[in-house]
Amino acid sequence: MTATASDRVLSAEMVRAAGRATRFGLVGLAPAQPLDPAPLTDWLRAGHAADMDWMHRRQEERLDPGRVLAGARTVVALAIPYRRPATERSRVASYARGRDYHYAHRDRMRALRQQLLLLDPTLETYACVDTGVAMEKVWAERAGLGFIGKNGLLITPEFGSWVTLSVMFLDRAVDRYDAPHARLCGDCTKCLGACPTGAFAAPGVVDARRCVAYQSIENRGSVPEPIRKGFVARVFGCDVCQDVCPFNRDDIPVGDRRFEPRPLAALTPAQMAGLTGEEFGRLAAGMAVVRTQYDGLRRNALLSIGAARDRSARAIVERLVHDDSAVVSEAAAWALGQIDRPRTGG
Ligand code: B12
Ligand code: SF4
Ligand code: SF4
Repeated sequence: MTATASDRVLSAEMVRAAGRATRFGLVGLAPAQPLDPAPLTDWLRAGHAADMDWMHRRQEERLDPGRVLAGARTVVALAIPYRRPATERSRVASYARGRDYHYAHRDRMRALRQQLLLLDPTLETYACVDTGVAMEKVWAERAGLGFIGKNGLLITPEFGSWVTLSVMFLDRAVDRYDAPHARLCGDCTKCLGACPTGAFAAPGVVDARRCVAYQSIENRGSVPEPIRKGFVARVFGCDVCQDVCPFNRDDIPVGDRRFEPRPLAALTPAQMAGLTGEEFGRLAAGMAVVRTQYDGLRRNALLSIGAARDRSARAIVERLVHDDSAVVSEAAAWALGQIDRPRTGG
């Protein structure tokens, strides 16, 4: 039998060194074997994906790297740390306060691919971050970067869960793979009890319909009433199940400068609700906040005002009751009702 290019084996140490040289905080290597379909199919069947229809598409590819990249042999799991100081106050989740992390991963993966092509010019790769077809946390755990906690997130020894992830499939084996990381939650259940909206269907299993992150980022329509209380101190995303986690220690280094808050992240809910479309476009450019769009951010800000019953924001709330956007005017009417609701218990 003649050896083909994909029979060539890369040095794990050199792939790892290329990952570090291209500024990934963590790099791990796992064999590209098909994944057990049950956790994904059970999650989808239970309706936990809410209306993220894209999670239902391309399931076979999501579960088998070989379906995305012919001859896939290795998964390179990559992480970029982004911890923000505990003293930083913002209504935007930590990962989204600065430059959109997707750009950081894409830029660095492009550079990594170039470095790997120097090792083997005929190498084929498939790179993916977030909405691409890869189960990033599962690969990161298999590649030894950390473990999936009961909060459903990848927790690393170095940076806690304050990392974003991406993966690159290679059609080459490496000479040594990393061992999967053991799960270390033990008896702890802090995150499960702390979730403001009871979004954990089971340990490690998030029902997006009840998750403030889903409702504030992905849902374009009206937010169900029972979830609105979860917007009290949040406008975009939610960090509660990470803030309470003992693995997110205070001495974890703060992420690099590109994740420092931009002016939008420092605004109050009332200021966010009052933005013009032009201001939103300018302030949100290059941030992950763009995903929720102009009306989504204003809707979220109004829900935050309503959940906090913030009377000082009454003027902007009254104005937005008459907004052209149905989703905004409905949220404003609800917020007004909350502000005016008689207070009980003195
Ligand atoms: C869909 C999605 C969401 C959905 C659903 C969340 C979820 N947990 O699935 C919503 C919109 C709610 C969401 C929210 C957030 N997300 Co999100 N999301 C994704 C996405 C696109 C797919 C995840 C997925 O496949 N879900 C489907 C289910 C079946 O998969 P799973 O949760 O991975 O389940 C596996 C394990 O949990 C495990 N498992 C199953 N049962 C059990 C039981 C136990 C006890 C354990 C330990 C494990 C376990 O097996 C399952 C499958 O094999 C990934 C990017 C990607 N491509 O992977 C980002 C991703 C997971 N999100 C991310 C982030 C940052 C967030 C938020 C923190 C954002 C925020 N601050 O608001 C929140 C956190 C919410 C939470 N606690 O999970 C990061 C997580 C980084 C990390 N350290 O893990 C990712 C990896 C994006 C990225 N590229 O960095 N997200
Ligand atoms: S992100 Fe917030 S709402 Fe979603 S599971 Fe975690 S604590 Fe609950
Ligand atoms: S808070 Fe506790 S149970 Fe939840 S992820 Fe962290 S260690 Fe695990």
